[in-house]
This record gives sequence, structure tokens and C-alpha cells, in this order.
Amino acid sequence: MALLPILVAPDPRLKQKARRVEAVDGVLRRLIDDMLETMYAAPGIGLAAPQVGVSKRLLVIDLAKEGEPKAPLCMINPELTWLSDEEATYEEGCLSVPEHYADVVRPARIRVRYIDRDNEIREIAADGLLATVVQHEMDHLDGILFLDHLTNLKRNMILRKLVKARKTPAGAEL
Ligand code: GNR
Ligand code: NI
Repeated sequence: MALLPILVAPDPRLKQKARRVEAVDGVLRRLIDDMLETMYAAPGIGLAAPQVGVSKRLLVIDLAKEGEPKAPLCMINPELTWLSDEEATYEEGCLSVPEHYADVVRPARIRVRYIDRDNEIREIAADGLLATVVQHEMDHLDGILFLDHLTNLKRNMILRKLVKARKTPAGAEL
């Protein structure tokens, strides 16, 4: 198991459309395990492969709260098969947009079809936070960040701060 470095915006690799996974093999399962370990360590409730520099249509999610048993979800080549007209607003954050949070409006309920880590085709319905996180992670597979759902003004304000924070790491003088 290994912790993988998480890319931070603005990074061109976060803007690329990821490629479909061709085979669920041992190499991919190792990547899934490393992504889960990286997500738990961050800590985060979701992580998409492009965030660790791997351009594959693969994501992991775990909404279990601290103290609850782990409940890892792994989705390979996920596709939304249904979206509700009803919308929901959540304050979103992103491990690739550290320390910035903003309200994002998305469909409130979805159905998503995917391959799991045992190579089985699955389809689940999701609402609440799970529906939001699945959509947030699937956006990453298409090179979209939650910032892209905000006004240009808000997005550019956050991107400028991220560039500045990179030039001046936490704790540095000036
Ligand atoms: O850890 C995360 N929390 C979160 C909160 C609200 C909506 C989406 C998320 S996903 C985020 C981890 C992440 O960046 N996944 O891509
Ligand atoms: Ni994210």
C-alpha cells in the first residue's frame, strides 16, 4: 500500500478527460487500494484517479463517519443512467482545491452504473451526500472541478489564491 500525491489546481492534468478502464486486473486493484489509503489519509470522502495523476475512469468513495466501520465504494467506468429534475445544494470541497468550499447545485438523485473491483456490473440509486459525491467524482473523470460550477468571478478568485498559496507554502515568511 502506498500514499499517492494529490494534484492541486491549477494543474493541466486535472483538466483532461480520463480514459476508460479496459481490464480490472491486479495492477488496477493495487491502484484502487492505494487510492483508498490516500483518501482515508487526506482525509476525504471521495477520490478520482485523475487527482493522483492517473488518467483512468476510476473513483473511490467512503461516506462512513469516524468510528463507523469502513464502507469503501469503488466505481470503474461509471455512467449516469438517470438524473432527477429536482436539485440539491451542498457545500463542496475538493482535495485538489484545498481549504476552499462553495455551494454547488446538482441533481438531487441519480442512478449510476459501473464495474466494481470484482469486475461485476452494478447499478445503484443514490441521493443526499452520496449523489453529490458521485457526481463530483465523475466530474473529475471529465476534467471538471467543482470550481467550474461557480461564477467566473468566484472560480478565478479561488484559483488566484491557490497559485499564491503554492508560491508561499504555509508557514513561510512573506
Ligand atoms: O472530501 C471531499 N468532500 C466533499 C464534500 C462535499 C462534496 C464533495 C466532496 S468530495 C471531496 C474529496 C474530493 O476532492 N474528491 O474528488
Ligand atoms: Ni474533488
